[in-house]
Amino acid sequence: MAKLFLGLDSSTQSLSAVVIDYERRRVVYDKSLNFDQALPQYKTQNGVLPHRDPLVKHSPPLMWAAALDLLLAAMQKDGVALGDILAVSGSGQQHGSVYLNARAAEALANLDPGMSLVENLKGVFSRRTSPIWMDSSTAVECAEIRKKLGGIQRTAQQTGSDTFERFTGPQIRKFYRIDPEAYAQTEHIALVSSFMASLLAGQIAPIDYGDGAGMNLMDIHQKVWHPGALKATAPGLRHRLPSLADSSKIVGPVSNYFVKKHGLNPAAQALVWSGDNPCSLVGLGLIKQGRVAISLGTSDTYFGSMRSCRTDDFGEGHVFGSPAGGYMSLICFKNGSLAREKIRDAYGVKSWKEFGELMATTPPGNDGGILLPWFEAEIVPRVNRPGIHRFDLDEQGAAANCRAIVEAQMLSKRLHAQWMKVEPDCIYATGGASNDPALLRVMADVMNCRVLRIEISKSAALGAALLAAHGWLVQAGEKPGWEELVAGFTDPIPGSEVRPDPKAARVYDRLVEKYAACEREALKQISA
Ligand code: XUL
Repeated sequence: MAKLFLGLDSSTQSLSAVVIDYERRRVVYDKSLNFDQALPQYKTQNGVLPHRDPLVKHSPPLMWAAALDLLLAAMQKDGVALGDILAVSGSGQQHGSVYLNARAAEALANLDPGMSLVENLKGVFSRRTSPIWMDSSTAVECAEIRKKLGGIQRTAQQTGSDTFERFTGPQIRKFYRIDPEAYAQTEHIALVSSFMASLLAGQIAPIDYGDGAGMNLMDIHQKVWHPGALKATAPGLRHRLPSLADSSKIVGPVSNYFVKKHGLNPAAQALVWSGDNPCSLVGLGLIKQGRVAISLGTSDTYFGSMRSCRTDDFGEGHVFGSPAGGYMSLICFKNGSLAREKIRDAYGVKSWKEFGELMATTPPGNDGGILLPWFEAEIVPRVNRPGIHRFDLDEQGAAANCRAIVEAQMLSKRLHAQWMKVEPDCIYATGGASNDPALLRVMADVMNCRVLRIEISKSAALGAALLAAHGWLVQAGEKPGWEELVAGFTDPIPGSEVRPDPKAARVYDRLVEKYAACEREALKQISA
């Protein structure tokens, strides 16, 4: 019988499924369900509830549960052999939190297949909506927690990151502050990942070390809840949090609800879920230190494996637990694709092809012209007041401005990844914009490193399916190595390698210093 494993990815805008046939090294099924389109009754825009305060970004947790029912029903309809799936794991958008009351555990243990998940979950939430990673309304709470933990460097050293607005701890503190009664009614606080795992397992599921590190609540070295961080966040927090666990841990067999309703095998195992970035690390095969990924999406991320835990003293980057053991580092830049689009549109450039052609008419290094594209408040470097800054760059020139934004984004990645002290030996480019040769050329030259394209559209769901396989194999007494586990699933596109041009790389070696000086100058202007 084929060894089938299911990986789910509950992301900001959609729920996706990937089924792998482990022995044949193939993805045999994948599907996505867009929340806005499939579940319009929840009235989300791109998966998020509209709010008058642009800093507040919440989503309805019931929508995520409804999506699980819908997706599994669609899989049945598509003829997926759900009864042959041996284990299920998943990935969740990081940092988002779900608040459950005293009725939740019992409701989860007794999910009735005669009703929908949504009906089963009536009355189990102590907070109707969930703050998600896009929320930046907790600056006050971040400052308070950071102060109690001893400042930026100490906070990062203890929890893996400085306090960030989107991180769960500051979000919990805000909830406790604005609605102490509802906080008092809260018996369990889950992450998006552990909430979804709890549904599948029919019991409150643990949080894994990857997603747990995105909360400002976990001791990054010991991988246990950090007593000082809990105390600095909210009273009585410890008993509201589940246990922490390795991402290969089996929570238990899948709930009878999914057996009866969707035809899952009663012996199928439900695993602990992780965050989307830790899952993508596995789904892209970034198992060894030195292999990093740059994902060019709504926001750009730079991440890779880290052998031992090294935190960022400046508090810009994050360290999470890696599902493959050890650690991973991640930097999240908010001004990614949307910023590139803004420049493209501002200069009336019709396509990315034309954008690339314009870039090619200007020299690497742009004759020293620099543009800082902070259209939105930026995470790295931390910029609270959005704005565009130009240095030795004429606003009029379309070609120079197109080159400038791409160079700035890559120089920023090079500069702000220095704390990791990991020289990449190859970079995997992924995400929507990674099929643009002009961008990959600048990436290879600025990073002075070869770049390979990897076209896995659902790297988080694939990573989750591989984690399900890992957990199941370990339980079956096998000891699969990680390289062996991902082999055949995560190969770069043949012939996609872009090698750095030594002459251009020398230009960027000098320009990165100027770029850093321009950033310092712009930040000074902003805070003046
Ligand atoms: C990572 C982060 C985002 C979310 C989006 O820190 O905030 O990448 O995980 O899914």
